[in-house]
Amino acid sequence: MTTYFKSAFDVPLRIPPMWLMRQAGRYLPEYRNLRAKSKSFVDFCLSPDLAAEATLQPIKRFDFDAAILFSDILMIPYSLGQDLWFVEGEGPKLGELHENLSTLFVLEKLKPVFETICRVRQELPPEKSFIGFAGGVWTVLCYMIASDSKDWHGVVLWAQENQQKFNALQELVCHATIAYLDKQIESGVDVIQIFDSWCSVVPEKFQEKWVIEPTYRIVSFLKAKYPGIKIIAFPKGFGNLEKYVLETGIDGISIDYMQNIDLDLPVVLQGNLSPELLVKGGDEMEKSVHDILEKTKNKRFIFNLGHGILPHTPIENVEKLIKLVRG
Ligand code: 1CP
Repeated sequence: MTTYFKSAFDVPLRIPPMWLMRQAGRYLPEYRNLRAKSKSFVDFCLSPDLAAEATLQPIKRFDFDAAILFSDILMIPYSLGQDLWFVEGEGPKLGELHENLSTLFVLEKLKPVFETICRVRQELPPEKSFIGFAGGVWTVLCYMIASDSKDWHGVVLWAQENQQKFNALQELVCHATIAYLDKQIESGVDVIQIFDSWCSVVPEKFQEKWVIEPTYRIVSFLKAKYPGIKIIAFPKGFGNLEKYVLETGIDGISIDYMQNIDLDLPVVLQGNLSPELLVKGGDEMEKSVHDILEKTKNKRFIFNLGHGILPHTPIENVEKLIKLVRG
């Protein structure tokens, strides 16, 4: 069945379907309650009951057109054997990059995620789409190589100084991501989003090798196996989006809040409201929403933010936003 969400890939719709990046999460009181049931964030992601409930919460509250799997892009390094933990107020930490990382147990370690997908698919109304996701290979490597420093420029240098190691890691993450997304689709998601959040630091001469090539490999594998799947990418800060779209073969592109969404690209556009404006609300938000809707009128478009929703976003502003978009 083609959902309202998926029909936006084919034709411009008068009212664009909408969802919000990071729509399940800390701005929701019901998420904070649920999250308190599990001490560690990794355990939470690997508990199908909790993760399925977190996935469905924003649909129940806001009736968005698509649910996104509750998990994290860093479950890939975890499944490859790198230690992963989250420090309250600081964010993700990854253990040392040791020699024994391997794709051998990826699907086994991520089994609970596939169980979450099966449960959500049973409970989600059939007219809603269900988005699976993974991080872009480059972004996942940033965390794997330097989670602590958060200095992605350091990763750019490291990659050049340790080319062999970098290539091997890239290969590993690319294979794991393909296997992971393949299994997500088999378990019941009907759209995929690839979050490549840190493209802005990649020098132009490495864009092909570090960003385009691994993304193309993921997209071409999935599309050959599942012709009906739709793949959206969020290559934040990539620069030449036309090149990215044409060379990766994606079906949709998520435009960040720094870009002007008045673009002519041969795919569905998604985005690009500033998450800060959603926190602020009021006239400024309203003006920006109208501006985005005006610029995307008569184009294939999915309403979304230009980056993840912020934890201190007032619920009333999300309600107001939905009214503005759906008229
Ligand atoms: O305890 C908690 O609640 C921790 C907060 C949290 C949440 C709710 C983290 C830690 N991850 C998530 C879920 C998550 N992460 C989802 C599913 C929920 C949804 O979208 O509704 C998704 C798609 C992600 C993706 C993700 N994780 C990205 C890419 C998107 C982006 O915002 O750029 C990145 C870079 C991460 C890493 C990560 N995970 C968590 C943190 C704090 C971080 C660092 C980046 C950040 O500060 O957001």
